[in-house]
Formats: sequence, C-alpha cells, structure tokens
Amino acid sequence: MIARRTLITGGITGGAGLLLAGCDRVVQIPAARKILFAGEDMQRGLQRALMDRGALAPEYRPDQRSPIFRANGTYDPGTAAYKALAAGGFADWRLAVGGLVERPLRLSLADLRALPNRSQITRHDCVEGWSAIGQWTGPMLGNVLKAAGLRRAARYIVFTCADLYGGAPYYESIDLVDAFHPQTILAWAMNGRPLDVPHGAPCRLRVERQLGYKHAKYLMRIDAVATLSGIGRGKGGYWEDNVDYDWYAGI
Ligand SMILES: Nc1nc2c(c(=O)[nH]1)N[C@H]1C(S)=C(S)[C@@H](COP(=O)(O)O)O[C@H]1N2
Ligand SMILES: [Mo]
Repeated sequence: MIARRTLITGGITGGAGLLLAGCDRVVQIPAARKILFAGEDMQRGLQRALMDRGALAPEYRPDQRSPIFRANGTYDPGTAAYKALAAGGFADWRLAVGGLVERPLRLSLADLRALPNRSQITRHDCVEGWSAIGQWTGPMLGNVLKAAGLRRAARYIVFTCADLYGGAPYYESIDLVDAFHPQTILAWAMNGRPLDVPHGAPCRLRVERQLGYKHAKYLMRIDAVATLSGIGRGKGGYWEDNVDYDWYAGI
C-alpha cells in the first residue's frame, strides 16, 4: 500500500520510490520508531545533563550560615614544611600552577587576593552525612587557568595538598566543566576571615556542585593533565583510590 502511494504521488522511477517507501514503512512500525528516535532522546538527555552541570549551587543569606562549621579529614598537616609556612603567616607559600599549561605560575596569597574575587555562601555536604553552610571567598579557578593558558590536551585539573596520607599528599581532581564553573574558587577566606588551619589554610578548593571530599584543602599544586592514569592509582583522588568513593561526586 505504501509502495503504491509512493508510486502514485511520486510518479517517479523505481529506486527513489522504493527508498521513500522504505522510510515510511519503518517509521510506521512502533518498535523501529523507538529505536530510530532513541538516539535523539539520548542526545537530549546528555544535553540536559551538561546544562545541569553548569547550574549554580544554591547560595544562602549571611544569617543562614552555620554557627559551627566542623572540620573534617586533616585538621593540621603538621609537617615541618607546613609548620614553617604557617609560622610565617603563609607569606612564603606559593601555589604552583603547572602541567599542561602555556605559562606555569607561582601564586602568592597576595596574588590571589589581587585577582577579582568572588564570595559565596554555600552548603558543604560531606559524604559521611553532615552539612554546614559557610561563606567562601577567592578567585575563580577558571580565571587562574586562563592566566596559565591550558594546552589543548588538558582534560582534568589535579590538586595536590600539603597534608599526607600514608606518606603521600592528599590529592583530588575535577574535569574542565567543574574547573570553569563560576562557583569553583580558590578560597583563601571563610566567613570573612583568612582561612584557618583546620579548614585548609592558606587556600582550599571550593567546587560547590560536588561532595566534601572533592574540596581539597591545603593546596600546594594545581596541574592540568590529559589523563588521570598517572595520578595515584588512577581513579583521580585519595578516597577514590583507597575507599572506592566516586570520582564524580556531583550534587
Ligand atoms: N587536603 C585535604 N583536603 C580535604 C580533606 C583532607 O583530609 N585533606 N578532607 C575532605 C573532606 S572528606 C571534607 S568533608 C572536607 C572538609 O572540609 P572542612 O574541614 O573545611 O569541613 O575537606 C575535604 N578536603
Ligand atoms: Mo567529607
């Protein structure tokens, strides 16, 4: 019947007519229709997921801040090197930005303060089941990465910290979507005061769309890499490598 209609409407030669007929027939079979358009649905789902990843985490009013914001994980790196930095008020601390960048940087606290800074009051969610709301201030990681100039091969940003777990520095990583998210900042202040030691002095990552363990404290290095396979055991972070936490801890 379709073939006949094609012949009538088209009045055309065999090949094209049959092709048209073929299409009509396939689309009329519900199962085939489902398969044909499944790709389109998946693409829409992926697009939605990508757009959601750019969405902002909720921000709160100053009076909604938690009166007590507990510290977790390391409270004080306690190494000789860290003690020396802390004793000097972190004047000698430098944040190294390297890896796959055009211009490696060494940033002081004064350098971070001199950049355009962003303040945000957000809720920290720890995987262990507690949350706290606090205000964080610092430059956007994205601006620092732009200043360093990411090379084309860069896919992830790896953070190396001053505190040691089993003799090796705590480390974490995020992808470029999170790295360039506007609420992803290198925080040097908490609730309007320079970051204290328990919360990661002198500078910690805030990556507000992710769970607590991604918010690396005591930052020493930031490296752009093409793959996570050379970092730790390859899963992208201390907890990912050792306790099987998810690398992508989006909330
Ligand atoms: N360098 C470093 N960063 C870290 C941790 C840590 O032990 N060392 N703990 C993580 C975990 S599990 C959480 S919940 C938060 C806690 O941040 P807070 O101490 O400011 O509450 O820091 C994260 N970042
Ligand atoms: Mo946590």
